[in-house]
Amino acid sequence: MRLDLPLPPPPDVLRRGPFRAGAFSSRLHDPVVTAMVGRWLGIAFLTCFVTGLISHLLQYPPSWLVLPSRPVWGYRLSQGIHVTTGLAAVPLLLAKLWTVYPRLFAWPPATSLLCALERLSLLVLVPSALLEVATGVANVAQWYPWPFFFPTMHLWLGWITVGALLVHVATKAPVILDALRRPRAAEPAGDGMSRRGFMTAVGAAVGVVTLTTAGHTVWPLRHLAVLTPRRPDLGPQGLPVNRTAAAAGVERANAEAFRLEVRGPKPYTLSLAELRAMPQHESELPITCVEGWSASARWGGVRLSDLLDAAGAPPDASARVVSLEQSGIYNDSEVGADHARDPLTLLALDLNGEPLALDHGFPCRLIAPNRPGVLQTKWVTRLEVLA
Ligand SMILES: Nc1nc2c(c(=O)[nH]1)N[C@H]1C(S)=C(S)[C@@H](COP(=O)(O)O)O[C@H]1N2
Ligand SMILES: [Mo]
Repeated sequence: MRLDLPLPPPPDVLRRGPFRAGAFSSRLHDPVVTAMVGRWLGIAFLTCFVTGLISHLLQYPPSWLVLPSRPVWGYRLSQGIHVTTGLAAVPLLLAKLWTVYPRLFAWPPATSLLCALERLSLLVLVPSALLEVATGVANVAQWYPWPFFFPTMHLWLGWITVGALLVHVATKAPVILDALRRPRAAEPAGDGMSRRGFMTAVGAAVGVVTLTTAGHTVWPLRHLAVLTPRRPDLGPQGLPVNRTAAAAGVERANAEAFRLEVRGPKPYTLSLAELRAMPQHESELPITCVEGWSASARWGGVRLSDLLDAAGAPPDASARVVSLEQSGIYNDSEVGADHARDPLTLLALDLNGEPLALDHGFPCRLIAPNRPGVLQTKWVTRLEVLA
């Protein structure tokens, strides 16, 4: 079957309403404008996709992957880029769809089978791109109005969107290349906003979104972060809280009765006083929440490496920390050997010079470099050496 076989034209009586010739008069519904916005949207989507994959790999590391604990700010940078480009994609996506929506009413709807297939592929691309961006925005707002596990859904939508995007760009390549090569002077005559005016408006929208959201992770912009639910400087001890002790069902542990249980070749338990009597170290490390905010803080406590040595752990052993929190998906986490042996990785007792607030994980919590916030387990009560 030939895909470029022409299809018979539909009867002309159906050509009404938006299907009429000249139903859309703006000169901005033009392939050149679409290609100009599309280029920026493509860059935003691909950057967002790659940093999204990094985030996924760090949160759910496959067994074959050795995750490095450095650079300290690695995950902070990649997740900051992920959320920032994702939010910048909102105005770009809306602008892009606006420039092309009259194509929905093109007449005849399809001239060949190939053309029909290309148009059908948009039934995947447009909804998945909109959903991907919308679920990301909802996640930043910690709003989960769907029955799926967010990371899994967001990842699969990402693959579907990028797959459909590649098909779209491939089928549209001749139009895109032609539009981008056409001299800028060839702007169609007509009333209304010019191409330059439209691109400036889109750029301004991207700028406003970025400036009012990036502050949740870019410290100097924190006062401008009016469109995000979190500011990195607000919270107990100058640090935001992602899940409070009350929400996690954790009560303030009795400091006298608290014990850290260490399981390994040489198991032992430590009271809080004994933990404090061990060599104390300081680390300046960020918490980077997958939901977009990140903030650096000064942590004090015991090196995980020291605790593992005392338990007779081999140097290449990984470990698990288990929280006092009874349920929830973040009540334990695995620490790979690289992170476990990093001298900056602490079982922290102090935050910014004070004993940890309950909401930050009192009596002790894990803090490690280059690691997603979801794995910085709070209210730790057990450390296990893994074989
Ligand atoms: N036990 C436990 N630890 C946890 C969580 C949790 O829900 N339960 N949330 C994690 C998440 S998602 C983040 S971003 C960090 C935030 O730490 P903070 O609340 O001290 O800023 O804690 C992590 N540690
Ligand atoms: Mo988080």
